Formats: sequence, C-alpha cells, structure tokens
Amino acid sequence: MRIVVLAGGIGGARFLRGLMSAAPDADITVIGNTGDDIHLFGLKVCPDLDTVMYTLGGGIHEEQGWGRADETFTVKEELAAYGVGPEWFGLGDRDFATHIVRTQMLGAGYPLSAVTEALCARWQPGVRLLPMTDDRVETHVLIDDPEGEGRKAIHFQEYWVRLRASVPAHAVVPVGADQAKPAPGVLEAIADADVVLFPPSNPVVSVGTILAVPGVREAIADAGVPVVGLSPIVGDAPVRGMADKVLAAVGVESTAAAVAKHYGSGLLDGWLVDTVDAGVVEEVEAAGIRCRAIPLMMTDLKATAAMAAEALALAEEVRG
Ligand code: FO1
Repeated sequence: MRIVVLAGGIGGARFLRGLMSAAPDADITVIGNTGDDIHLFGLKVCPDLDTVMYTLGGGIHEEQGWGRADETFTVKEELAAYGVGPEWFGLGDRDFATHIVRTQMLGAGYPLSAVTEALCARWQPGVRLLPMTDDRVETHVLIDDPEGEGRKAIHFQEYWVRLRASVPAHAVVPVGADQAKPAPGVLEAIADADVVLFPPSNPVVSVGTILAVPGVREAIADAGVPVVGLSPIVGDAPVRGMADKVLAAVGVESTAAAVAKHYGSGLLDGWLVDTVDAGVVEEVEAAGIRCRAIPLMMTDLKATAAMAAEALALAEEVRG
C-alpha cells in the first residue's frame, strides 16, 4: 500500500512511528512542512524535516520531541559570548552539523529535496521524506507591535519559541507559498497514493502550509483516493503546541469538528476525533465527512499504532 502523509513536526513524526508499526510493509511518502524553516547564523534550519528525520532515524531527543539526543550546546554558548544571537532558539552542537551540511549543499546548488535525501541517507528513516517545496517559504505571524500602536509580522519560530504563543495571532502568512512549486516527487506521490493521511499536526501552520503550495491541495482532492485526518484538538484544546492561537487567527474555532469543517468535505473523506469528542461525530458526518471517535492520545507506540490502524480502517471504509 502506498501512503502519503502530510507532516508537521513532533505530532507528525510521532504519528509516523505508529503508522510504520501498524503498516510495516507500506510504502510511505512524507510531505514535510518547510514553512517553519529559519535562517540562523547563516545556516538553513528545517525544524519539521529534521524532527521527522531524527525521530524515525533514532536520533531525536525523546522527551523534548525536537533536536538531538545527548546534545551539548558549546557552539551556542560560544556564539553568545560574542554577543551573537538569537539565544532563544536552542541549536545544539550535533544539530548544528546537520544545518552546516544542508547549507553547504544548498550553496553548491543542490535543491532542498536532494539535500534532504542526502541527509536521510545517514538516518534511514524508513520513509521517503520530501520537502513540500524546494522554494523558500517562511510562515510569519502578525501580532500587535509591543513597541507601538500598529502590528508587526514576526517569524513563526519567534512567535512560538521566543513568545511561546503568549500574544494573539491576528494573521498567519506563509510568505512565498503562492509562488512556490511542489518539490519533485510531491505531486507524483499524491497521484500514485492509495491513501492520504493528515496526522494530528497543526492544521494551520503545518498541514495548512503544505496545502498552501499551489497544486498540492488540488492534487489531493483530485487523486480519487481516501483522505483521512486525525484531530489535533482533543476536548477543545490542542494536544500540544499552539493550534488554538493560530486557528483563531484564521477564524476557526478550536474544536475537533471545526477543524474537520475547515479542511472541508472537498478535501477530507474521513476524520478521527477523540472519544471525549464523540458528541461531534454527527456534526462532522452532517458536513459530509465520515467520522469515528477513538482514543487519540499518542502516549506510546502501541496507542499511536492503534490510531494509525484506525485511520487506515476508516480509509478502507470510505473507499467502499
Ligand atoms: N522548540 C522550542 O520550543 N525551543 C527551541 O529552542 C527549539 C529549537 C529547535 C532547534 C531545532 C529544531 O529542529 C527544532 C527546534 N524547536 C524548538 C522545535 C520547533 O521550533 C517547533 O516545535 C516546530 O517548528 C513546530 O513544528
């Protein structure tokens, strides 16, 4: 079975682990969000691609969910001693090596898709990991300017990591997305897929950014295969992250039903909500999306594999 998964960072990576356990023989292509990418210290950092690569390749810091295990921060401390920041973004020494290799290859003219393939040759994640695009896309968040009357746009990482999403987001803009082209292999993987899955990743800044690359949403809607998603909202709050803040910015309520309707029946065939949200199943089905309530907490591999198996079962059900 050929499965395409649209993945953000931690939630996407953990879901993929469960999917690989539930469907060990599947041929999985992951289309990774690159809107979180940031240039720091002259280096190109791709947090979501790296989180997937390290998680599936066995190099992730398990408790944190991002960055490398057994990490040290000597380079960061030395940069700080020169007064060179930002200090709010935790790049470790091992992680730095990934960004140096990536930046060197990009500088030599390789596209991000080729660089990602080269990095994965070391990590052997067991999936084909594709960036959504080789073009530069950077998600910016519009906030009230703390130093003035107006508003200002800041990088998504600054909103999330430095400000911890503590102020309202008025708009979320994937800068560059409208001009971006899907990376080589993205549209082909979607056209060849037997099923497309949306993990419980952020519907705005993760899955939403991938869908904002022209051609991707259309390819999924036209593929004629089941598209099944898992709600990142459980009991009216995100399981992790800042989905509630960025959903508000796009005028969507922070509920499992509202997120399903935000994707819409033109895109989504099936939607899994947590058992605490069983009350919304009817509402989602009334919107033309087949819906089931199952436990959606990725507490361990077994629980996550069960979620993935339910997503595949729902896909078969809607396939009819
Ligand atoms: N998240 C944090 O909360 N604090 C950090 O200092 C931080 C550093 C970091 C470095 C490399 C990397 O690949 C990811 C990193 N993340 C950090 C995670 C990241 O900011 C976000 O969780 C994702 O971009 C959202 O998907």
